Amino acid sequence: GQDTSILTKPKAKTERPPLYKVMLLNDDYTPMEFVVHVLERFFGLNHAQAFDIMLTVHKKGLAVVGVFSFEVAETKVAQVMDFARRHQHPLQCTMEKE
Ligand code: TYC
Repeated sequence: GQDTSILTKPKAKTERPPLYKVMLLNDDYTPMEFVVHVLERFFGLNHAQAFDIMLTVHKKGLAVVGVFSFEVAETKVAQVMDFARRHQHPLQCTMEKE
C-alpha cells in the first residue's frame, strides 16, 4: 500500500463456491409414479411440481431437478441411485458443474 514499511497481501477476490446441477435421465422401464415419488421424497417438490419435472424428463430425455453445493448434490445423487437400485429400477441420476 502507501505505507513503505508495511507490505499487505492483496485481498483475495471473494468467490462463491461452484454449484452443481442434479439431473434425472429418462429410461423406458422406471414407472412414472416412482419418479414422481423420488422427486417428492428427495427434492422436496410438491406433487404437481414433481409430476411436471417427471413429464419433462420423459419427453426430453433429461431435466435438471435442482442446483446444489457439491456435497448436497453428491448426497442427492447417491440417495436417488440407492433408492432406485433397492427397488430394481434403472433410473439414473447424475450431477454436473453449472
Ligand atoms: N419413461 C418412463 C416410462 O414411460 C418414465 C420415466 C420418467 C422414467 C422419468 C425415468 O427419469 C425418468 N415409464
